[in-house]
Amino acid sequence: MIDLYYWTTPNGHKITIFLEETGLPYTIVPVNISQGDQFGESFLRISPNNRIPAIVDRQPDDGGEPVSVFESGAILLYLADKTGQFIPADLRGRVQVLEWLMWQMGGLGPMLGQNHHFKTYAPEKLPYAIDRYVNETARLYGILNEQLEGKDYICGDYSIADMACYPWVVPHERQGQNIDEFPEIKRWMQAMEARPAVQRAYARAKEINTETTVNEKSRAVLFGQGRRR
Ligand SMILES: N[C@@H](CCC(=O)N[C@@H](CS)C(=O)NCC(=O)O)C(=O)O
Repeated sequence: MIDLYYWTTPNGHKITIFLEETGLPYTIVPVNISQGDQFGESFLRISPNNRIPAIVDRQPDDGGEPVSVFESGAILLYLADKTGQFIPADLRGRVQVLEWLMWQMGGLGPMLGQNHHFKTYAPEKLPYAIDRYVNETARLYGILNEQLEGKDYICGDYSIADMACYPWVVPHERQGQNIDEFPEIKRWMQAMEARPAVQRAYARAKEINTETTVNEKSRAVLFGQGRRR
C-alpha cells in the first residue's frame, strides 16, 4: 500500500497517472498547498522541501520499515523499479527514459513553472520575465516535438518520461503556446488523453479539489516563502 501525499497540480498528476496505470493500491493524503498544509511537521519529515508530491511505501521490497520518497522524478523512478513497469530493463532503453525524465525535472517543469508565475500569477506584469519564460517554453516544446517524431511516445514505448511531461503540457494555452505549431506534441497529447488511467487520474483530482490552487488567499502562502529557519 502506498500513501500518496498529493495536491491537484502537474507534479501531483504525474504520480496518480503512474498509480492508476499500474493498479498499485494507494491512499491519497491531501496536502492542500493553498492553505499551507505543506508546512505541517509530519509532512516535512517526509518532504523536507515543503512540496508535493511525496509517497510512503508501507511494503518496500526489502521487507523493512516503510520508505518515504519526495521529488516527483524520484518517486516515478522508485515506483517503476518497484513494479518493473514503464521503464525498460535494457541499459540503453533505461538511459533514454532517465534522460527525458531528468529533462522534465530540470527543464520543462521549472521553466514552465516560472512561465505560470510571471505570465499568470505575478501581481506585476514584467515583459522581460514573461518573454523569457514564454520563449523558453517554446524552445522546450520544440525539443519535445522533435523527440516525438516517428515515435508513439517520448522514448518509443510508453514510460515514466511521458507521465512526467504530459501534465506540464496540458496548460499549453495559458503558457502562451499554440499547440498547432507542435503537431507531434498534439498527436501525443491525444494518445495520452485517450488512456483510461490518465482519465482516472484527472478524475481523482476533481474529487479532491474543485478550486484553483492559486487564488487571492493562497498567494502569500505560495509566493511569500523565504528561509524557514
Ligand atoms: N521538483 C519538485 C517540485 C514540486 C513542486 O513544485 N510542487 C508544488 C506543486 S506542483 C508544491 O508543492 N508547491 C507548494 C509550495 O510552493 O509551497 C517535484 O517535482 O516534486
